[in-house]
Amino acid sequence: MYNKAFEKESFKKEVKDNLKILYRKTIEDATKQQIFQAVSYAVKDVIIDQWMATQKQIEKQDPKTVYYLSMEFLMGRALGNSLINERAFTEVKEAMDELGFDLNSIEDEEPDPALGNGGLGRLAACFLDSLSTMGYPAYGCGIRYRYGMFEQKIENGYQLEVPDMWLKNGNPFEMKRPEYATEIRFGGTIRVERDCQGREKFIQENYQSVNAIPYDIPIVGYGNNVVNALRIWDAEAINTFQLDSFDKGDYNKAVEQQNLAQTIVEVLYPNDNHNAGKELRLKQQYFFISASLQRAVAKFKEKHDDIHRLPEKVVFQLNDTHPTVAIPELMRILMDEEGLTWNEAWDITTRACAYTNHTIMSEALEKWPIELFSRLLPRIYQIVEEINRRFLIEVDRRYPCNQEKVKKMAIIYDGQVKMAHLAIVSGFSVNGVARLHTEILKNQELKDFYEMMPQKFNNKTNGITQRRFLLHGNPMLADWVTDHIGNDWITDLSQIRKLAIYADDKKAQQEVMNIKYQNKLRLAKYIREHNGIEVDPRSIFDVQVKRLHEYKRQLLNILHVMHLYNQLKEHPDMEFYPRTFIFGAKAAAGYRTAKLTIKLINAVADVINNDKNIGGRIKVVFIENYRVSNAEMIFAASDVSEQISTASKEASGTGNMKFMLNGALTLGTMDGANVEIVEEVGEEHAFIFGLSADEVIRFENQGGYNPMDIFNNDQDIRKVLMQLINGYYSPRDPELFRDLYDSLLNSRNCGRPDTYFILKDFKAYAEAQKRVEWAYRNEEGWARSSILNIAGAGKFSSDRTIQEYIDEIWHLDKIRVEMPE
Ligand code: 26V
Repeated sequence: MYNKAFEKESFKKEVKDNLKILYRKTIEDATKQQIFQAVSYAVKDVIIDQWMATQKQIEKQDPKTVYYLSMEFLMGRALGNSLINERAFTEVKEAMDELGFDLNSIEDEEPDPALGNGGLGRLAACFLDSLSTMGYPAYGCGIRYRYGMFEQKIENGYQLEVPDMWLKNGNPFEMKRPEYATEIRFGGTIRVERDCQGREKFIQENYQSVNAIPYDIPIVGYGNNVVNALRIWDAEAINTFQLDSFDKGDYNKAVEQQNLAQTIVEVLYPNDNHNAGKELRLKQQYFFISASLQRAVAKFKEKHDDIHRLPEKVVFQLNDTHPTVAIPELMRILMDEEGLTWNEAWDITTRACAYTNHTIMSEALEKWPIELFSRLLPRIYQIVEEINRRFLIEVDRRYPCNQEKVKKMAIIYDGQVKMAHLAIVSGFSVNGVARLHTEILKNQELKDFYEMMPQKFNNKTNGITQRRFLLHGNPMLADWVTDHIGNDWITDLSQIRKLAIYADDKKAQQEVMNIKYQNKLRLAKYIREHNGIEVDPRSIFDVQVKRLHEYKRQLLNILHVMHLYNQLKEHPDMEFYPRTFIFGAKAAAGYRTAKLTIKLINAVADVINNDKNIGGRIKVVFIENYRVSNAEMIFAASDVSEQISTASKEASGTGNMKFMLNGALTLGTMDGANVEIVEEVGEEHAFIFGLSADEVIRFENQGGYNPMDIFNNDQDIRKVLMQLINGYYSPRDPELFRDLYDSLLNSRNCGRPDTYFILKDFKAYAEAQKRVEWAYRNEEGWARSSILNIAGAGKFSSDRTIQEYIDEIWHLDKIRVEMPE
């Protein structure tokens, strides 16, 4: 495996040349950041040739292309991943060694492009990797936020948000494409004119507008010369200041347009699963959607005369409801700009758009007040009204005079525009992201829609790219896998099943455990350097890394840690296997309970880590600023994967798959993709506990349960809960954690207490944790389960997921790209 384009000597020369051209520096006096830039430009040089070849092939073949529309792409660093996919990582590492630099520390110079919150954004990034690797033409379309996901600092145990200036040194991998700039219009009024044939024309007047400018970032396929683009849009003012203009109106307008351009792409909303209904967010949505669609239609027209055939060449995938304005925007383009009738435009739109649902959390549902929506997007609103009017006629035909159905299904109701309803009614496909999640959509959340249009509903269980999360993130294990089964797994993860025959092989077991140990040493070093905490690499690394949310139940985890600590204090001589509990999580900036949970984790860590009397048998670590780059290292070093969401709430989860692929065992509820993980690996190689989704839903329909019964009857739980309000972990402010206590026992804001069934599941969780401890004592047994987890991860490649999208939704044509010798 060797890529000629990265021949060592010429690569080294190019790095040196780049340093000269970019910085007037020699290799001796360049900074590490400058080396990173010089290396990146050398890599980009190779990528560009393949990119051009890919374009040429697409030009020639005219294949069907998917536009993956997403407000978020959590790409992670590009340099290492590009080298992996170019099959040049080892080669370049050696070249850099010869130049006197460690490639890993050069990689650390790259900021993590964090244009996403969590699962949904990272899934989009994995999908792009798979699309290129499998040779399918695709654009990722999104926003070039000037500030991505905030950088998290922990101060005195509290989360502080620091702006993420990911572009401050420039981004060597992006290419500005000013030739594709397009104008985007907001607000104003709509005037209707009739043309000579009596057809209505809709003219937007007195609007504000901005220019959308695309930047393309290459997405390199693995070893196949295919390069697709992530196209992210920046905003610029249309007319920059006319200094000679003394006209006051013009001046104000110019300033307004300047401001609009600046604010629109300023920052990623750091909410995950919570819709705050902010006007600027709707502006962001329309901005990148209108730009992406205008460009997609223009590109189609370069090759085709008949716009009716658009769905034969183009499909738009809506990543959750955030891009749903694509539907009325496509209608607008087709009718107002291409002159089609409603029926023609509707036929095209409904064959070109498909929708993925990523959550059933009701707080996440996007609804916009009519006032806001119609003011900002007057023409788009007219179109949505007409879609709604026609849909309600359908509903009435199917369920005559049924106001209940109208109430539950209308797109516009009660003063609000409901984006999920718009997406379902107007798209040809609705998919969930794991089998259980799709079933819940069909039978509960979207039941009425499923009954009316069952053919649209389908499941696409999520996946992850093994190229980033094993090949790049865990090179030792990757090599070990290749030594045993060859390297086909890199592009066909189903091959990894072949490892199962080594599950009982003593030598293999030792090797896998040793690799895990080396990776734990690497993480222990990181923790020493970042947290100043010594952790024992021989202890069980029990890890929960994901966004902080009540439904994900980090609180359950830390309450259990408090309980374990109580037991150790009460019975200092009890049998106890040393444990390191590792957390990593960002909380949305305005999410109080989530932020308080972070403070609690850190407060508990402070007390336990500094207690000399427990002999370091429990350590608690909160990893600051959890993100894609440190995630790769964390998965590689984990023994236990905490997937403990309230059943029914986690649509899929994808971290669970990354842990599994790296040989960790799942401790989890029967939620999301955990169900399918257990199905693949066997229940005896995971630790499953707690209420099922059906049980949770049943309790919810009964109005909840009474946690006081548990509090009164269980002294272990009572002790832990009292420690939340007696200052045990916050002596200077005993009331500090009162809100967490109340959330479990008292109804707040008319809600139910313990909405997420933490106390209800506590005993089962503690018991499952005991099983973990006993299983870990049996080193052979654990190694066997670990190997079987790796071997069972084949289904969870995003390559498999993408193949299903292609076969059942997108129907894309494959391309082959040959490079001249
Ligand atoms: C939702 C919202 C709601 C409106 C305001 C801002 C905002 C930002 C992000 C989101 C996304 C929430 C949905 C989400 O991330 N779902 C996650 O998707 C993963 C990929 O399918 C899946 O594995 C996780 O289980 C699911 O929580």
